[in-house]
Amino acid sequence: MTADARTERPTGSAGGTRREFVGGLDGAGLRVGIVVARFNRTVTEQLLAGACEALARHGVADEDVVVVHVPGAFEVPFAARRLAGARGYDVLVCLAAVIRGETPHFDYVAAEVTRGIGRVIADHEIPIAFGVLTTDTIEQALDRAGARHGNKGYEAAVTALEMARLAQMLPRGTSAS
Ligand code: INI
Repeated sequence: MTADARTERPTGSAGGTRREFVGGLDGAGLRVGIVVARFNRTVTEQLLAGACEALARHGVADEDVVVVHVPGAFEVPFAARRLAGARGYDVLVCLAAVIRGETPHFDYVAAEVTRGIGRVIADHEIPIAFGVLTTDTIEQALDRAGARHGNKGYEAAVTALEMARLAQMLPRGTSAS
C-alpha cells in the first residue's frame, strides 16, 4: 500500500527545489461510491467484482462502499451526479461496458457517458475513476474484465484511491506558490 508523498525535490539550480505530491493508496476511512451499468452484465459484474476486491485489499471498509446499479452506460452520469451532490463520498468509480454493434448507437452512448462523467467531475470537483470499457467485441471487453488484460474495474478502484488521497492533499484553492 503506497503512502501519500509530499516531497521537495532539489532541481539542480542553486538551492532550488520543486514540490511534488502523490496520493497514496491507503483506503482506510475513505467513502467510495460505485456506479455500475447492467448492460453487458457478464462484463460489468466482473468489473464490479474487481473494483470491490481492490477496495477491500487497500483497506476500504465494506460499510464505506455504496454500489448503485443503473440500466446502461448512458444512465451512469445521472447516478454519479446524484452521489456527487450528496457530498457523502470522497471519490466515485464508474463502471460500464460499451461494445460496438452494427449501428452508431455505440458512438452516442460512449460519447455521452464520457462527457457526462467529465461534467460531474468539473461541476462537483470530486474525483471519479473512469472504468468504462469501450471495445469492438465482447471478447475484448472480457479480456479487460479479469481475463487476459487484467481487470479495469480493479484498476479504476486503485486510481480512485490515489485520486481521493490526492484531493485531500490538494484542497480547493491550492496554489503552486
Ligand atoms: N449501454 C451500455 O452500457 N453498453 C452498450 O454497449 C450499449 N449499447 O451498445 O447499446 C448500451 N446501451 C444502452 C444505453 O446505455 C441506455 O441504457 C439505453 O439507451 C436507455 O437509455
